[in-house]
Amino acid sequence: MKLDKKIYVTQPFLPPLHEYVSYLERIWQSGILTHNGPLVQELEKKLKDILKLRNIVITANGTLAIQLAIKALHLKGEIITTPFSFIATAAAINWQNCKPVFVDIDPKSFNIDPKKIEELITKKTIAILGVHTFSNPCDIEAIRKIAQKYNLKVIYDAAHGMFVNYKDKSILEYGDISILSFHATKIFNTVEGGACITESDKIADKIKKFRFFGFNNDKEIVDGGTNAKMTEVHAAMGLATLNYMDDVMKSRKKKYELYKKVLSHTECLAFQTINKESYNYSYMPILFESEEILQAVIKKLNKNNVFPRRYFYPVLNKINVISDSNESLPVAEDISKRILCLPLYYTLEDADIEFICCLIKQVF
Ligand code: T4K
Repeated sequence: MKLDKKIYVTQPFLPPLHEYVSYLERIWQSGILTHNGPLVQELEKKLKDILKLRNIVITANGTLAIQLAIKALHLKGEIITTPFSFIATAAAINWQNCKPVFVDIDPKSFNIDPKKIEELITKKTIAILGVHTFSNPCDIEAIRKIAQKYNLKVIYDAAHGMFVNYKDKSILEYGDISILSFHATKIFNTVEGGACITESDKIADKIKKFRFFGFNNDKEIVDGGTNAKMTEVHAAMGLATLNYMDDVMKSRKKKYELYKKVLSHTECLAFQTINKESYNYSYMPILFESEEILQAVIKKLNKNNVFPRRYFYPVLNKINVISDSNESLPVAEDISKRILCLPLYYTLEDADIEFICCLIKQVF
């Protein structure tokens, strides 16, 4: 039986409309629409308190947050990063005139494999940029050791990592700078949005200037900058959404576990290895035994109005506008061909999950 509704890989969480409108009323009263207005400042303060961060600088999106992070650390040269990510990770490196050098990933965590980093380090290497893939923390200790040994900076693309704790503190506190995305498809959304997180007050101050054309508080241009500001309308969405996050997180975890329970005895299928204490259940990745099976599953689901996504395919090292290297990264290339992210979002019903699992099982 085909569903009469369409089920996409995700659906943004929307707060009650009247709560969003109450924030909009404040914008109508103040007349301030952008330029680090009161709602952006309020959202920054709330996130700083909730996540227990020293500094968080909100930006227009996660891609610009990566670019600002690279600029704030004055990086010029090669940045070792993952081939298994969204295009934005590598594109941001290129936009800052640095070169992404791709290192293969670990087949269980889907994050960069620290054992393979050292062999890629050259005189031009300046940083490591890890992605906490689907919110699964990178091997932070191993990466820190390598960075210290070779005097490299560390940036974490934590676009998926909102609300994840690692060893008693926010995952965002690790590395020189971490970045977040608050895109509509993310667990916490401001429609479009992102942030840079750093323990260094000096770096945070720099990023604040960079996001606002290089102006200081007196509107003097003191540095090269860009426009990476979040607007008040976007911050309003974040503020209205924030109150619901506990409920959203609990509900997603339950749905993830339901998928896992129903699918766990299915042959030809595997899951990302996760640590339940350090995961936010923002994605539902599953790994099939072969690309043929994956294609058959997609076909079956699409026919039944279900639209999962191939996050992340293809690998970034095979995208010619990103990389001209012919190097092969066997683990990432293999996983990228076999991985599928199933629908997972707050309003997804248990019956929908049962239905999706049933369709998948029919393929085997
Ligand atoms: N680093 C990493 C590791 C990332 O994954 C991302 C972004 C970034 C950096 C950059 O952050 P941002 O600059 O985007 O803040 C989506 C998102 O556009 C992207 O933010 C995200 N990662 C990536 C993993 O996924 P698409 O092209 O798959 O999204 P789209 O628009 O097809 O949406 C997927 C489904 O969600 C749709 O089929 C329907 C539903 N949807 C989507 C939108 C936008 C809605 O129901 N409502 C909506 O408004 O890239």
